[in-house]
Amino acid sequence: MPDQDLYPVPPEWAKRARVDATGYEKLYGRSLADPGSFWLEQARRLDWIKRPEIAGDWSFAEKDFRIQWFADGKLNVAANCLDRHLAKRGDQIALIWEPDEPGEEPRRFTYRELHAEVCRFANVLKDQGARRGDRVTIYMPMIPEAAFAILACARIGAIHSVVFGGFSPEALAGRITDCDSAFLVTADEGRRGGKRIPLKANVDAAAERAPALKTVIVVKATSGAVTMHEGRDIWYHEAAESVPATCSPEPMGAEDPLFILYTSGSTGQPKGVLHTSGGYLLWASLTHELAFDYRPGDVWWCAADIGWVTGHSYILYGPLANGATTLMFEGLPTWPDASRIWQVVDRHKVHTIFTAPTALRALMKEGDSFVAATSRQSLKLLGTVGEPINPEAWRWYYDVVGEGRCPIIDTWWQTETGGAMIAPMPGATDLKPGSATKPMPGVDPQLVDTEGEVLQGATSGNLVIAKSWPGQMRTVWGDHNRFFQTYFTTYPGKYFTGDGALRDEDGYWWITGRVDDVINVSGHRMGTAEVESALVLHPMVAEAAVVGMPHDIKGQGIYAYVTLNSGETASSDLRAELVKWVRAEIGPIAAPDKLQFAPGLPKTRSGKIMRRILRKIAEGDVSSLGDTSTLADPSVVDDLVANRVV
Ligand code: 6R9
Repeated sequence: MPDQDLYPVPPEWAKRARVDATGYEKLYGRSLADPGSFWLEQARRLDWIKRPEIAGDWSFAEKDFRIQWFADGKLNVAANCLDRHLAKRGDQIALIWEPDEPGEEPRRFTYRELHAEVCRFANVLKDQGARRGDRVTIYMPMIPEAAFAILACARIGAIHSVVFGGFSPEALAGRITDCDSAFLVTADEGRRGGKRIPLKANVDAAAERAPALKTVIVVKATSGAVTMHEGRDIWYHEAAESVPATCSPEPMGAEDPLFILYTSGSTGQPKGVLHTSGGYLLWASLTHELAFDYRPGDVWWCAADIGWVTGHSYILYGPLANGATTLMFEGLPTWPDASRIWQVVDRHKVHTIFTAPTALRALMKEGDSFVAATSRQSLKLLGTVGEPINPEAWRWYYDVVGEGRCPIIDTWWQTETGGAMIAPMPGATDLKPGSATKPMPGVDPQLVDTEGEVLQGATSGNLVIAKSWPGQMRTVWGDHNRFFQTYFTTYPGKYFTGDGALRDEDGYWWITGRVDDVINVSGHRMGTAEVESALVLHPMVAEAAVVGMPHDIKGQGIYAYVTLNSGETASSDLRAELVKWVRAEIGPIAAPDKLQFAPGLPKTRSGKIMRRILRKIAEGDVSSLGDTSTLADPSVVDDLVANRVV
C-alpha cells in the first residue's frame, strides 16, 4: 500500500467551500442514482438556445454502441464563454497574458474586449470561407490570438484542431491531412525561454505535404521574417482591419463537434479525439468549479500549453464558461531562472496554479531558494495533472510552494475524458500525497483484472469507467470503428482508460501509470511509477524513469534511468546505493536490475517521458528507436544510447 499520510481538509475550506464532505457524498450518490434528473439540473449552468430535455443516451455495448448527451439541446459554446458574461462582468478581466520576456508588459482583455476580438477573428475566418463543420488547424504560440482563433471557431461552428506549436512540420502535415483541414491559423514566430520558433516556416514545409490546405491566416507576433505565399497566405492584422467587431454566434446542436485534438501516439498513428459542444463544455465548466472551488474574482492560472487538452479545458473553456479571470503564460517555468512561475504568481496575484509534476520536479531540483525569494501570499490552491505525482514532489509543492496552507488538487483525467475525472474538492476531501482521491460526480470508476472480472475492496487493477459522462470523447475523427476497438473491446461494456490504479481501504484512487508501463517481475506486478517514486525520494535524485526489459529468469526485469540533482556526481557506489535504496523502500522485487545515470530523459514537449524509447534502449534494440522528432530535446537519446548499461 502506498504512503498513507493524511492531510485533512483545513477547517476554513470546509466552511467556505461550495461542497463539504457530506455535500460530496450526496452529490456523488445522486449523480449515479438518478443521472437523468441530476444532469438535466447540471445543464442549467449553461446558457442554451434550446434547453435539452434528455440527458445521457448511451450504450458501450457493440450492438447499440452510442454516446450522446443533451442531444436535443442547442447552444453556442463561444456565447457561453463570452456573451452571457457581458451584462454582469463585461468590464472584468477575462484574459491576462504574461509574455515570455519578464520585462515586457502583460496584455489584459476584459470580457467585452475578448468578445470583440473573438468576433473579429470569426469574421475573418468567415471572409476566408470557413463555415460550420469545416476543420481549422491552429498552430500557434501561447499568445492571446490563439485564444481568439479557438473561440472564433466555436462561434461560427467550425471544428478547431489545435496542433502544439512544438510539433514538427511532418507531424503538423499528418494532422492537417487526417482531418482534411483547408484552413490554418499560425503566427510568424513563437517565443519560449528567449528562443524563437519558426512557426510560419514550419507551416510552409508542412503545406508541401498537406495538399488539403488552402488558406493560411498569419498573426504577426514577433515581426520575424516570413515568406507569404500569394493566394494562400493572408496577414491577420490586415484582414481584421475591415471586419466588424460583432458576429452572431451560430446555433449548434449539443452533439455537433467542437474540436479535434490529436493525442501523441504511444503506438501507431495519433488519434483525432473528437469532443462535441454541450457535454464537453458542461464537463469543463463543472469540474473547474468543483475541483478548484472556483469563485468569481479568483485569478486562475493553468500553466499548460493551449496545444494540449489541459489548455483547452482549463485555460479556456472551463474558466471562461465560469466567468473567471484566466492567465495565459507564453514562457517557461525555468527561464530566465527557476523563480519565474512564482514571480508571475506574485505579479498577477494568482489564486490557483495548475501545473504538471514534471515541472515541479524540474523546479525542485534547482533548490528552494528560488521559491523562497517570492511571496506567493495570493496562492490558495495548487493543482497538478498529467502524470502520477510522486509523494516527494507533492510534499515539496505543499510545504515549500504552498507553505502548508494550500490544498493540492491532483486531477486524473485524459484527452479522451474532456476534464477531470478523479480529483479532490478542497472543502470535501482529505488529501493523501500521490492519490487523485475520489471520483467526480457521474464518474463510476472500477477496477478489473485481465479477464475483465470486476474487483472489489482495496486492491489494484486496470482502471475502467463503467458509465458514460458528459465530457467523454465521441469518436476518433474519421474512424469510429477505431474508437470502439481502442476503448470498448478490452473490457466489453466499459471504457478502458489504459491506466492501472489502486483503490485503498478508504476508497481513494491511486493511478499507477499506463498499464503498458507496468512491469511484471517474476509474476509480480510492479508499477513503474512506484519505483520512480522511490528513486526520487533519494536526496541526490532529481528524476527517474523505469521500464521493463526482458529477463531470462524473472520474465521481466527493471531498468531504471536516473537524473541526479545539479552538482551530484554519478558513481558505481551511488548506483549500488540507489538499488539498495529502492529495495529498502518497496522490497527486493522492486530493486532495479540495471540503473543508468542519464543527464536528461526523452520527453515530449508536453513533458511526458517517451517510455517507448527508454524500453527500446533497455532492450538493447537501439537500431529502431522510431520517430524521435516530437521530443523536446532529441539529443538526449544519443547520450542514453551511448551509456546504455549492458
Ligand atoms: C490530462 C492529460 C492522459 C494520461 C492518463 C494517465 C496520465 C494524467 C494524471 C495521470 C496520474 C494524474 N495522467 N493525469 N496519472 N495522476 N493526476 O494529461 O491528458 O495527455 O491525454 O494524458 O496521463 O496515464 O491516462 P493526456
